[in-house]
Amino acid sequence: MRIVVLAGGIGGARFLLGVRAYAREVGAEVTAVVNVGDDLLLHGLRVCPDLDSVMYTLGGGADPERGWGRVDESWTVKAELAAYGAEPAWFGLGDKDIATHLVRTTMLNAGYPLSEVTEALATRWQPGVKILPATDDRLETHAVVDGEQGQRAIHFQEWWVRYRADIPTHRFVFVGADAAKPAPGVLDAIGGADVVLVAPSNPVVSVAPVLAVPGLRDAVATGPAPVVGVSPIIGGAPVRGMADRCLAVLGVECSAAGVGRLYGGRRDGGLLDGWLVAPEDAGAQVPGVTVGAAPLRMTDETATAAMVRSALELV
Ligand code: GDP
Ligand code: FO1
Ligand code: CA
Repeated sequence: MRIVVLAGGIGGARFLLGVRAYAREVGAEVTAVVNVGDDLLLHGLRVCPDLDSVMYTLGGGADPERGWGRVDESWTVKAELAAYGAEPAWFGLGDKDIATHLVRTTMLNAGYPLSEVTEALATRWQPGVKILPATDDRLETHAVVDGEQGQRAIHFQEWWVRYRADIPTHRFVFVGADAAKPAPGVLDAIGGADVVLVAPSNPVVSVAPVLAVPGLRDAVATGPAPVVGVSPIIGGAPVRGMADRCLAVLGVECSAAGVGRLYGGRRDGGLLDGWLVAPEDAGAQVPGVTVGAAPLRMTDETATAAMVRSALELV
């Protein structure tokens, strides 16, 4: 059995722990197609937050509280940069994490595509899952916000970290998406999958930029594999993060049903065959989609693997 998972950072990474546990039980192969819209160039280094959250989490090196970066991290470089007054002061890289960005940037500068660099980094972490960036090309999420002279676009990280998603926002733009190509292996994985799972990731700024890569949404929506999504919203609120603010920008209700309808049923040109919601959202209806309910709190690998089983039972 071959399972493809569309994933962002923390929610995607924790879900993948459960997918991997399930896959080990049944002897399945897992490919994660991961968002790169959060990526940024900082102090000359290429930082890939969602790819790193997935790689560190599956490799046992993630910080469990923060959900991003390395466990037992130190912040000497951050403090030294601050002493120089280096900008941006609102975004900090940990010392251990910086090693990842150094290796990645060196390889990228030498001409290797991000997908090959990701594979090389993963040889250390042995994630047990094939981790693919959605694209090797530049695709950056920007938020269009109110500026002093009309609207301006700021990088997703500035919107998310500096402004905590709490400024008047008109829309999101996936800069570069039009010209991006799916990374090598992405379309083959989707075309050869027995099931595609949409992780309980942020639908607006994690899953949407993955689907914005030309050809990728079509491959999932018109491909042979059934598609099942898992709701990141429980009882009308995100489990963590600011998906509520992201959904508000789109005018979409922050609910399991709202996100399910945003993805839509395949019958109506959408994405989903199945949509798994939490027991408290059991009444949710998404036209053309089989909705199921199961506990959706990813408290540990066993609970998350049970979630994956419930998702697969929908199709
Ligand atoms: P990010 O890229 O690091 O922001 O992470 P993702 O986009 O992959 O995931 C963020 C989403 O994960 C948030 O909207 C959360 O609501 C969701 N999430 C986090 N923990 C859980 C959980 O235990 N269960 C469910 N269903 N969703 C979760
Ligand atoms: N999030 C923060 O809130 N503050 C930070 O300084 C910060 C640094 C950072 C460095 C590397 C990395 O991989 C992630 C980092 N994050 C930080 C998390 C990141 O901004 C977001 O949570 C994700 O991009 C949203 O998916
Ligand atoms: Ca993300």
